Amino acid sequence: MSETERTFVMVKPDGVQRGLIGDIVSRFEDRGLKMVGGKFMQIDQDLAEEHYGEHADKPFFDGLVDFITSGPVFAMVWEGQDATRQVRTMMGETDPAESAPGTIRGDYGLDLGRNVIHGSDHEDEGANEREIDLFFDEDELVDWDQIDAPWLY
Ligand code: RTP
Ligand code: MG
Repeated sequence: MSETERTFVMVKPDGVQRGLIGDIVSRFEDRGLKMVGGKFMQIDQDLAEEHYGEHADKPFFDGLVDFITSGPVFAMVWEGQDATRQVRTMMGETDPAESAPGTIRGDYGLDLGRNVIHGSDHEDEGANEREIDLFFDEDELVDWDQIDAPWLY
């Protein structure tokens, strides 16, 4: 059985503008993942350049930074077994046109730029921890367990 881990996820500016935060959060809750951090925020230039640093020499880098700083995002940390990979599977492919219906990008993505959601890369070892540290202070993450209560059914 794979390990419980945390992963970084973000509803991008297009997803926020289109009112998709609730749907996206629901999908991860329904899947059985647990939210341990979340904040609605505006990314500044420095944070954007650091977050997407791996793409600094790509032709689309400036456009990507402009887009991710163009409006508020909803940054989250989700916990669960193999969470990084689970989230990436639920997201679909980078290009919405190649994403299967039922995935987040397959259902909502408009184009390669406006693809609604970011998730840590499961093929990049440690990317999840690095991105969590970049966006969240330790005290912004909450350790919690589902309780066993008579009103929970
Ligand atoms: P993300 O990091 O945003 O979750 O997306 P990803 O892992 O699926 O894709 P990645 O390769 O990390 O690329 C980051 C974002 O850059 C834009 N992109 N444009 N050829 C292009 O014009 C191109 N390639 C990538 C996409 O918006 C992608 O989400
Ligand atoms: Mg990526």
